[in-house]
Amino acid sequence: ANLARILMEGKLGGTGRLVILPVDQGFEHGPARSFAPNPAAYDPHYHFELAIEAGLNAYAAPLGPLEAGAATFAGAIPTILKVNSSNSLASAKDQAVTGSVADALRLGCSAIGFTIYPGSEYAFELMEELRELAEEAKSVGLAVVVWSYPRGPNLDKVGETALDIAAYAAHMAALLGAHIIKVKPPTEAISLEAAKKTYQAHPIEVQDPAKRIAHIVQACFNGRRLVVFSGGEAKSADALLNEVKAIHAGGGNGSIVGRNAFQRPKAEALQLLSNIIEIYKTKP
Ligand code: FBP
Repeated sequence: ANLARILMEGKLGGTGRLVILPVDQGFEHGPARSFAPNPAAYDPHYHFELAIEAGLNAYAAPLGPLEAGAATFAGAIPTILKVNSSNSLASAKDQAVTGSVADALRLGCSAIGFTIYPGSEYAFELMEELRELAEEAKSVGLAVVVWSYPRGPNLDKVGETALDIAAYAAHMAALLGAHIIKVKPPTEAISLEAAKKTYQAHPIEVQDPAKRIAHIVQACFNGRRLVVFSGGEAKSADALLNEVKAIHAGGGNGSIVGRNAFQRPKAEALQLLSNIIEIYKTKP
């Protein structure tokens, strides 16, 4: 029912497509780097309002911002409590558990959100933490959203988004029982030597961004799990909309767009989110 709440909400309600606003960048990157481009975004109420006015499916954030908006926005939009967080002052590719299933229930959330870093020295611990929290969340009817971001000593910047690695990370999130899997849009590189051999034996199209998305969807149980793609650093509207068109054409379930939304002035962000929604409304 909680997953349905997310899927039935907003302008894409009932289409099986999703657009979510994630605002944990203050934690992950710091306040000024996140909010100085649009100072209104220092206020957590701003993000509730942005997500509601844009007709999005859900708003995802750590504990503090959800508590700060709880009284004013109760029931106004499905929320996802991000229950672990990293920060840029630390060098470890790790996340601390910063919220609980009890917090999510108290705040009326529809889901918990959890980041794993496949490839990191801490990946196994993160997966074990996720196992425990996901079991508890599911036992009380909450959905589980997994941010699966490969990084660690064996991965350079190319490797972090290379198609084979992104598909591997997405698949592990599905194996861990995620209902919604969040990855970065994959790039055309195939990064691992073993994967290169496999992909030569079983060729897939890597040049076409939509075909890359289709491969990620395949890795998420052939579309039996929902997969959404993050927006990344702020970029031009055209660049973001082209990514969204590829996600849509490749059968992805939607977008989870933070900086590209809240770092723009509100009117501009609402227009961009409306354009994204229109793309997802059309038949692929
Ligand atoms: P953006 O659309 O701003 O990229 O948000 C997606 C997101 O996953 C955030 O939830 C998170 O804070 C950020 O990206 C993490 O990015 P990275 O780990 O690459 O710094």
